[in-house]
Amino acid sequence: MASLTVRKNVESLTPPELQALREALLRMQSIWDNRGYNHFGSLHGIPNWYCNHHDRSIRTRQNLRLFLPWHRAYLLYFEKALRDQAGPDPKIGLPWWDWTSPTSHTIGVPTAFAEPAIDGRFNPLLQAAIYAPAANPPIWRWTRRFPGDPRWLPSGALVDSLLNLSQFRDFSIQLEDVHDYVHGWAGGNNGSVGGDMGNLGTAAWDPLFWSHHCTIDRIWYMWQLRQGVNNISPELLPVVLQPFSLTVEDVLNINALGYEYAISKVAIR
Ligand SMILES: [Cu+2]
Repeated sequence: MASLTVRKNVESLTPPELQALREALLRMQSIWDNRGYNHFGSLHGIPNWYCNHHDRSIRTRQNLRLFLPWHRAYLLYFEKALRDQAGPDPKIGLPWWDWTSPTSHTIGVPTAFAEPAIDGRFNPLLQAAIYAPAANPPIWRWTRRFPGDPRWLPSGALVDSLLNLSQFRDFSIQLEDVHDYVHGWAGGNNGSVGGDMGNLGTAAWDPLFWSHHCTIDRIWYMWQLRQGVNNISPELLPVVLQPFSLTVEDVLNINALGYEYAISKVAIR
């Protein structure tokens, strides 16, 4: 069996790992077909609206709590596309942004995502171009981000309290609320213009989206370790997570999907 892709805390990436991640992202951002960054951005909200939030997707009338499984599949396909653009060494996985960490509570958005340029070159973790000609009105611009006060990011104690919830439904609802809050915090506004992270339609174009959702996925994984990998309503299991071919059942075990989370900073108990 091929070795597992390790998803690391962005704060613990080595300079070569960060460099490999940036190079792969740069390549992805310059590809405009379905291997590219813009394609993935356009699946979540504008203009395709596949995402599931608060038991709803614009594409279906069913009310299903698919927020966590759908985003797990989404990240998986994005990560595969990212790795396709990366060299073999070092192996990269999506990094996760621990917004509960002391560093995050001091500086907010991780430095890797906030620096405008690295050695004079564009930082693909800072921004991405949104190209959505099918949107009404059409969009063609850079993503924007106006993060809030770092002290207002959620605490580790809050995440711990979520891990103690024994019912998937309660856990999913409460984690999604925390997730919404961080989206709004990261997007913010400059008075007249709102940031993309706070806008469902364009959030997935902000490179920070992927690391925010990686943390959400990791919290679900930690919850599964504590409350049961298969702890989910049985009627959800056969549901296909469109546009991906995976079902909910397929995404329950992250190791079977080919990745794992590096244990660093936050212990898995
Ligand atoms: Cu989100």
